[in-house]
Amino acid sequence: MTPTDEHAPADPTPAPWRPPGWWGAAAGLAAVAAALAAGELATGFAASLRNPVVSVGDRVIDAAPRPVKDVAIDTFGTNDKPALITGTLLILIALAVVAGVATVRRRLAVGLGIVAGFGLLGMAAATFGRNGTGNGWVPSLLAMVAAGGTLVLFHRVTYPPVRIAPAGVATATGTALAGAASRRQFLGALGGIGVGAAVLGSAGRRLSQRFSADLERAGVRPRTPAEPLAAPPADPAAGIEGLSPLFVANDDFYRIDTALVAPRVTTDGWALTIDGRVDRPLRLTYDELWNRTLVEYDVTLSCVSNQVGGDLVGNARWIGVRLDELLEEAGVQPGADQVMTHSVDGFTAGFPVRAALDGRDAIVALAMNGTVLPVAHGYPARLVVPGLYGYVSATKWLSRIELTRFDEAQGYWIPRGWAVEAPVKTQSRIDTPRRSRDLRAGRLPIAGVAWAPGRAIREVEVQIDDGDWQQAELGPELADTSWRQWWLAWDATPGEHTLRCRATDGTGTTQTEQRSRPDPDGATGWHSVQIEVGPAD
Ligand SMILES: Nc1nc2c(c(=O)[nH]1)N[C@H]1C(S)=C(S)[C@@H](COP(=O)(O)O)O[C@H]1N2
Ligand SMILES: [Mo]
Repeated sequence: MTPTDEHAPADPTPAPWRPPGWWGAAAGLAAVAAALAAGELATGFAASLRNPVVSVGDRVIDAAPRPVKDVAIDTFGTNDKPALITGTLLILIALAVVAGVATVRRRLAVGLGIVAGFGLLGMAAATFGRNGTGNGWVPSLLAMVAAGGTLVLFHRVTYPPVRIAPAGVATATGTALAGAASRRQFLGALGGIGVGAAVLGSAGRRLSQRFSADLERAGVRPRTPAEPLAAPPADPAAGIEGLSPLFVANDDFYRIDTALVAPRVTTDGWALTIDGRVDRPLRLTYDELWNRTLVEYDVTLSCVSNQVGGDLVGNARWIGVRLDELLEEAGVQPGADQVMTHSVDGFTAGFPVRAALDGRDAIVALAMNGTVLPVAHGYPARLVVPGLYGYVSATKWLSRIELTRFDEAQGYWIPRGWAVEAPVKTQSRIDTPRRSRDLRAGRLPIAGVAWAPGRAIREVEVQIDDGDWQQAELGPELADTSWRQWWLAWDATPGEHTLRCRATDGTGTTQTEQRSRPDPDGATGWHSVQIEVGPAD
């Protein structure tokens, strides 16, 4: 120290404050966390949206030359996908650390440039890749904004606006104070981003879970049975307004679930087990089911709760695997008298072994009306047993077929007051005319459907007011397990009318007039409708 030093003026520009070395890496990792969380959150809003990392990874798979793919598959085996995702993540993290370090060293533009580059890559991959969709860029854009915002935040925290000392000059003391304050703020920002990312990311994950089964299902190509059914005949419903179609569209098909929200089952890890009182328990994966001998049947499904004239009944064309074939392979033991079926959601339904083995077309169904079984109707697999009400047989989201005895196990609805055995009763319904329509005197066909699954419909009769029973014309017979449309030409006169219908099944039995409630084993009685016909216009 020399005397001159003592009197030298204070350096007007103090040494610039430098953030600790780890701040850059921390800022970069926080940016990755924010980006992943934002991307994951976005996937929760539409089934078609995917995490940007997955989109980029997929695009890399597509772009990789054959030899590279072979090496990857050789090295990682069937785990090449997780390996690829991990690789993409590692590159992402490395780049993010570079971006973070640049940001805390006053090179925010470099940091943002890296973020923008990766974001645009993700947007392109998710929009134009193999699984690209029109809105695929959304998660990447959100991720980019979140990562960019995080870097801007850390830049501000590291270099807060210059503090002005009370005297009006920036001093070394002032800058040091700013450094101390920003250290607290830096840690605060780090914690905030971390917690926010965890919360939003897991929210997105939970939201998107509801799509995973739909997404997977959309990728399944249904196989055609060896002997597919002939194309169905022209549908008479096309010419009769209000008449039910030959097949009820999947979206219109009635639904009965004990579950509040339909289970979303994905098939990895899923298998159908056949066990209990069998000699050779079976375990079949989804692919194994599709690769068995497939059959196709037209079967009407109905709910025991259906009121006379109600709409808890529908007809569909199902593809699946014959239940008797599966049971034969498993070897049902003589002691078993009940087939107890279990759903992944804990629902159970049991029916007699006899019904499974009497030659009827009971199947483990995989497809419905030409599409893979809809999630709402039991994807990946459900049972369809012609002639039995749904609550004892039609288990959706099927996971297990257990051979038991009636004296050792009961299905879900039995202790709740419903019958143990529940064959579907012969029923018929007037679809049109109904009171809800504005009816005018003149030609007014009376039409509806009738069903007696397994016994076929032989005849449907209609009574207008207190007149004679008249024979209705019958529509095409798809199968004896399928409902049948019917209609009768009528010249309606103005005034009040009562219309009734009754069906006779293939055994020659006409449905009883006796009205009974749905519980415990299905409603009976003739459907009747009262209508008011206005003057002709
Ligand atoms: N897992 C499960 N399967 C189920 C049910 C259920 O509540 N849970 N309901 C049953 C009943 S009562 C009927 S009538 C049919 C209805 O099938 P659908 O919803 O496909 O029309 O599914 C049966 N299978
Ligand atoms: Mo049902």
